[in-house]
Amino acid sequence: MERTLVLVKPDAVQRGLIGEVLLRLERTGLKIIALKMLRMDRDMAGQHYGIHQGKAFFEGLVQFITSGPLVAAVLEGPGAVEVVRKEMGETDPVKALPGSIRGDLALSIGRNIVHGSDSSENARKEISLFFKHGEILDYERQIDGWIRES
Ligand code: D4T
Repeated sequence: MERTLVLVKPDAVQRGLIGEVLLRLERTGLKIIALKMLRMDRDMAGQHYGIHQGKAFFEGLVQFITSGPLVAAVLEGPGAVEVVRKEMGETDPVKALPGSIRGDLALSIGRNIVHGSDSSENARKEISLFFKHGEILDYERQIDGWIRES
């Protein structure tokens, strides 16, 4: 089953939106199989956002993501990567559609509330940066048969 990494970013934590963001993602039917609060250091931020190194917004992005605690989660389910990306909306909240997390809750690309992996392959790398093997829980929910066919 597909997995994706979600970060409820420091702006959402400060604004009291942890529950709101997780609620919107969890109610899709995706299953939370790992969850923790942590503060990223510069080294970890550099690894997570390594692809953006050298870009104009990189330094600001690192400053922001390390500025306070965030919540990291692994969500699992059919199409988990795409479902979370759709729920998050466009990277720039001004362009994100109403009904999406960023469209409803944010205004600025540098304070856009939430991160979700952009591919299954990147999800695997990102999950291993945030979670040890034993922190990811494999469990069944009684309700799963009402959410997916198999
Ligand atoms: P994340 O990685 O946070 O889920 O965002 P996206 O996957 O939607 O978008 P991204 O990788 O292109 O950008 C990563 C992160 O950098 C911030 N950012 C981005 C920024 O502050 N200024 C910018 O011009 C861009 C393109 C927002 C998200």
